[in-house]
Amino acid sequence: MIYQKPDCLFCRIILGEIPAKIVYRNDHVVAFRDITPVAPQHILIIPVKHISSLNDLGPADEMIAGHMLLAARIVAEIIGIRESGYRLVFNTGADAMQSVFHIHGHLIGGTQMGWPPFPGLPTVHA
Ligand code: DGP
Repeated sequence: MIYQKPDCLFCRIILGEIPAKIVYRNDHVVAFRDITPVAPQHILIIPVKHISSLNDLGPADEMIAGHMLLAARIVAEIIGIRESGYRLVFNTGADAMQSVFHIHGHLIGGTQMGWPPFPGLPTVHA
């Protein structure tokens, strides 16, 4: 079965066609350092199977979703931020400024982060 999309940047990293600083991989996921880090620690966690975004994650991908979460925990241990804390972010679509359409979790940490991300903006609840 073909899992990669030839013109996808992250599929090409999985295949080793584009170099990346890989910190962890198994049969289901690959984790590598983001090329433009926004925090002292910034790792991207992606599934080996090409899925464009969280919007495209289907019921059959339940195991993949679980593997991504487990990988986040393992990577946090590997890079030494398990105890200090970290954040896992899935930018999805235009408002979130998703720029690479192969689903990925940004694991960020290594510093104190603020919350909420946009303090002062009015919230909209139904
Ligand atoms: P997003 O905006 O959520 O789609 O995040 C895409 C991330 O991918 C962004 O933080 C930068 C990162 N990125 C883009 N191109 C490359 C690359 O060639 N190598 C690596 N390691 N990261 C990349």
